[in-house]
Amino acid sequence: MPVQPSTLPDGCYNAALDLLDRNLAEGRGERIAVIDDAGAYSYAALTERANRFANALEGLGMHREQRLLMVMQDTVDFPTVFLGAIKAGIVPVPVNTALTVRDFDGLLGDSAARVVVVSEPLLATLAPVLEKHRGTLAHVIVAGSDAHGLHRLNDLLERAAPTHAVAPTVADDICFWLYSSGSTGTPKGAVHLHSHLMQTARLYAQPILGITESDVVFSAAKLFFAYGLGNAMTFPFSVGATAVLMAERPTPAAVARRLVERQATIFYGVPTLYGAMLASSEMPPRDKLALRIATSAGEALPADFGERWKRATGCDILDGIGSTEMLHIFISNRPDALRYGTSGQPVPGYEARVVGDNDEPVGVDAIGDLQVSGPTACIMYWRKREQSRQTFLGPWLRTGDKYRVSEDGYWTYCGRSDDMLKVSGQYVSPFEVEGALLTHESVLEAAVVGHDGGDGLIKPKAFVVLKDGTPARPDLSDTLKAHVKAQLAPFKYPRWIEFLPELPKTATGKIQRFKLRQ
Ligand code: 3UK
Repeated sequence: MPVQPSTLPDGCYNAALDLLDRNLAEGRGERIAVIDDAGAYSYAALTERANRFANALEGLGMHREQRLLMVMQDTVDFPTVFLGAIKAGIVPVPVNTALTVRDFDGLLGDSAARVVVVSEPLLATLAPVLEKHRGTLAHVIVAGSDAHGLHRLNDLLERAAPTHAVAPTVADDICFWLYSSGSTGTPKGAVHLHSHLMQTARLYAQPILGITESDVVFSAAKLFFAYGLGNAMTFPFSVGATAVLMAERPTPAAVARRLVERQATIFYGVPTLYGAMLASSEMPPRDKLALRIATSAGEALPADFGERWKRATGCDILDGIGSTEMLHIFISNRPDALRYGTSGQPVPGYEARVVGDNDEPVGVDAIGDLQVSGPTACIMYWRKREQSRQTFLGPWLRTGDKYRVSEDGYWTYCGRSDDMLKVSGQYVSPFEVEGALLTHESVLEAAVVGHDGGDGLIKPKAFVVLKDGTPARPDLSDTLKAHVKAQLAPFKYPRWIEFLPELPKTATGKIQRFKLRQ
């Protein structure tokens, strides 16, 4: 018997029912929800897998509101675990799979997760710190063929019952968290509610992308990012469309293959990838593609990339700004209102304003701080009261971005107001990179700034003062890059290193980063 859609009493709301069971109730159970590297899964099959996972978690003694850390690649197991946990009222916390063991240690501590689900290839990175957290961490589940003596996800699913009585959550219950990096290097857990997922689909994906059940979507941004989670799970599942998932790194070749083989109709990328694809020989010819729309977010899309992509594929790239705190895009270009080099206009349902130091709106064309208001804003940073107070101001949220609005209503990104860099769409704290450089025996001082390598995209650049007596070795620059890569997630390393006799400083000894940026 095919799995029946679960229901909840009036007044209750569970996001997973809206994304899974509703497709069954509306007759889309046999449509394909996910195609991953191993196979295809219908909405009925995925719903049953999520039900089984919810039952398995309850069988392991998990209770509502406990956290489940997800260190997972993009396969069908990701929505199975994420939505299965949500069905049980358990709070999934997906994290960046490129992080280091030190980062995972911090996240296990901050979240006090009771269960971790980890993809087998990532287990080795996580393993050294699991024991340390056994006061809070009760179970480790491995998604893959060999569980190395821990729980194996597929065994748990097999043994669990296929139907599940959904937790009677309400729209305002805590649903999931996503971590966002801060300039201090300690990530902040953005706490999101059950209502937020579908709201991003209703406000952005359905009206702006015009997503329907016949779309096949592919996101180069992974599901653990808020951008990827919306792109490849919430948006397609909100209408019964198909998501193509890929575990490997999004190289131009791997991306081009998915777009062509799966005949994707919506593609979601980040500027660095668009640049790499346009420069590569892997760019598929126009007649091999089925794309009708593409999106870009994470950092500003250089106008030139959009124009060249349009010439090459016939399809526009809609640049839009979103954030982990707002869950998805809140200012965006639209197919019928597009201006390359801008982020477009506020998405209806959101309000945005550009303010001066007094929190009063500035006029047309003046640069100020971007604030946004809307129904998908996270409720707080987990156990970070002071940072929450600084960021969430009643209905408004400080984004940390500088913006300017033109006379005719287009919004243009003008940089960050804090020190954070956006590198390939991901946050990098210059202080964290400086700290890593300073642990090298030859480094006396270091300052890291964002540098445009000529394509309009920012990457970290380091200025380093060496200790007296350091031998002038030609390979020192490569050694320092490797030294940073060994300590931090690889995307954070400085792409350029310049050696200086001293750093420019103010009279009080503060590094003058603006001088280094010039
Ligand atoms: C920057 C942009 C210029 C901006 C995200 C889409 O990037 C996302 O979330 P994060 O929390 O970073 C948020 C910050 O990234 N940014 C994002 N998009 C743009 N700057 N133009 C853009 N189009 O500084 C913003 O404050 O990592 C993107 C959907 C969901 C997301 N979480």
